Amino acid sequence: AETSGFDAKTFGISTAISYPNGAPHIGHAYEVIATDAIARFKRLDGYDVLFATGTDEHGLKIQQTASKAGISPKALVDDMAARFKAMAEALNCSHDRFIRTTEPDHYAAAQELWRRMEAKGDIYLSKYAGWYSVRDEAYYNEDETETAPDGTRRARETGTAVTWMEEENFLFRLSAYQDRLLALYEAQPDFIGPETRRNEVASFVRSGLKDLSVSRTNFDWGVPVPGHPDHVMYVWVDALTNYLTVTGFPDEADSRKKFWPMDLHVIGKDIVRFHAVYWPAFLMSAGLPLPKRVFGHGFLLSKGEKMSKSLGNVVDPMDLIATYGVDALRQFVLREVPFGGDGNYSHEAIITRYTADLSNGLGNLAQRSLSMIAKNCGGLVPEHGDFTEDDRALLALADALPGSVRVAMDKLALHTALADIWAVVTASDRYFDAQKPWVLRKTDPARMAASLYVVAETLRAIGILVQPFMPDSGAKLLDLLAVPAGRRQLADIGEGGRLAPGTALPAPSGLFPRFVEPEAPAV
Ligand code: ME8
Repeated sequence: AETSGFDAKTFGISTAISYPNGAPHIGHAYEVIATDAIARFKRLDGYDVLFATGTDEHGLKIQQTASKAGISPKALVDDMAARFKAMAEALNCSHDRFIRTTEPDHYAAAQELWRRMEAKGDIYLSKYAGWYSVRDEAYYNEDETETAPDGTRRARETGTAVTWMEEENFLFRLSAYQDRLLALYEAQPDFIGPETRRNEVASFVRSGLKDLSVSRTNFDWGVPVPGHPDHVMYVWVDALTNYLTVTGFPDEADSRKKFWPMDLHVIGKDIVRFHAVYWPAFLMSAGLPLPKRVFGHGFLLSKGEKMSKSLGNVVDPMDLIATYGVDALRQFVLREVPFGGDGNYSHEAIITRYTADLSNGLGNLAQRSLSMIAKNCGGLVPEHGDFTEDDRALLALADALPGSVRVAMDKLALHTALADIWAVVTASDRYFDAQKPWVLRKTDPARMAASLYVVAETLRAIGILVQPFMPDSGAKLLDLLAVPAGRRQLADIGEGGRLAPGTALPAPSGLFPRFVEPEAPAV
């Protein structure tokens, strides 16, 4: 079968690329964690995955931040990009590429996309005037702005300051794509998720699209426009192209080409318009296939408040990792927040979840079953004999997990996937309590062994399935069960991969120690 030319199914996935005009915050961490869990799940399910994340390093905002700090834009982004990269690594992110838009292959991709849009006749030189938000790197229509109580002009949706800008620059004929975009949303209801975002985008497009200003001449920190070195590309044209760059565009012979179109762009709800309106329009213009899906996750709020420097509630994700551990943080954000909605974090909420789900939940189940096996079964996977109805019922629940988790993951309901897995942790706990192996030890040692086998086998399925969410803990649990490295795929759950009685297990050790309050909480 290996030589039949069968290609693994491919899956291309990306996060947004972050602005490195400041240090990474918990919102950036959240996006990386969620996207990594999806990428890891797809690999677990046998897909050949390309997962990209990175930094969006050009534009007026970066240039202004650097000049305020008295350093060059390049010095600023080099410093900050290293911090974003270090955060991704500390979060155990399994990206295949950390792309920086200042890299040479990205310049080549962005300029080629531009040339194709120009060749199509969609780019023309004209005067442009409008309200520009440097924070959002976006122009707003008059009716999308308002005058704040302090007399300044602001973007209604994001509350950021806007200034009137007039420039001669290149415009992209976005207005020509209105009908094709609406047809796309109609034909591919999955293109934008969640559904509320889709409705917002469709009504924005239906209300009429103006041509988009796509170059700048009032600063130079950007990708030069081909043939017009006095213009740099609008940062969003450059930034969105990163998704093509990571697939080797425009090199037709590049081995990563098979990952375009990507299957999923994971982004925050504030930048859905850029990904679901501008991006497909650019691609249609350039004659390139469109990504299959764009998903706008919600925002993480600190006890209901948006984080801001003035409120003093900006948390460094590195501190969270140091305080709670990377897996506890990953499990918290993915289990606590329905993916697509907003969520809250606080020290209490993180500890409550850690204690209930991890220390008292999965950790305790593993500890009490594996230590009984160590003491009473010679540290070997127990013999089980014939299964009872109760045994079979629990095994059936574990065996059914890949199916239900796959359904949840396809819907990007990451919280539901975790809830499904934890329902089996709970069922297994109940089974253990009902079987009372500590009593059977004296009365019926064979039944004791069988019940411990069933719990261990259930833990194997759980261990395999938690790997995308908590990579280190999943691996540790599977190590404790002596599951070989090559038998940890989704397809190994069930009959085919059952633990073999008599296999030696390592000495059990705790997965999730009880949390000890630090002197100063991290949030
Ligand atoms: O928007 N909670 O960069 P960015 C959850 N460079 N997610 C959040 C968040 C929060 N509190 N705050 C921000 C940009 N995000 C552009 C993207 S893509 C071609 C260019 C998310 O650093 C935000 O929605 O402002 C976005 O998806 C990502 O973090 C980076 O935000």
